[in-house]
Amino acid sequence: MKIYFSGSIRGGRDRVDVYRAVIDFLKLDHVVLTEHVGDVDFLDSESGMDDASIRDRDVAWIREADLVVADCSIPSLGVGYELACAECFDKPVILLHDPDVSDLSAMISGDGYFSDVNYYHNADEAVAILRQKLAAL
Ligand code: 6IA
Repeated sequence: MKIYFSGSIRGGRDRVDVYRAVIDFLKLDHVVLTEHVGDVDFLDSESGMDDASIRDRDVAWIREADLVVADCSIPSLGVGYELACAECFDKPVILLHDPDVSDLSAMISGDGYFSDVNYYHNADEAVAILRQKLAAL
């Protein structure tokens, strides 16, 4: 599958280690379109793209994806926008959320499309959840 992994960038990078672990796991059997989200040096690197190009490319990748996996622990406008796109495009979505980091927005928990919310507390738990979910697909 082509998987779009969504996680906070300008919203804050405190969970990048979890993103990295999840992406490394997903890459074992799938193509991850957004590997850069788990790059610890990403904010310091020069992406060379303007914001409009980033937005257009990311929306095109969501259209192309077979599955969207999003970590909503750190509130991020970009992650919320991408989830709305995933719903518009009818893409299956698996959500990861650490309740110790934030309360999930009612715009996500109150949207029946996002019924698959999985609570975790560390990278190992997040990976174990995804291993089980993907095996059941
Ligand atoms: O609002 P946020 O920045 O936290 O939004 C994060 C989400 O939007 C991620 O899931 C990404 O897929 C997408 N996104 C936001 N910014 C970028 C980006 N470069 N490149 C690719 N995807 C992005 C931003 C420039 C960077 C050097 C700081």
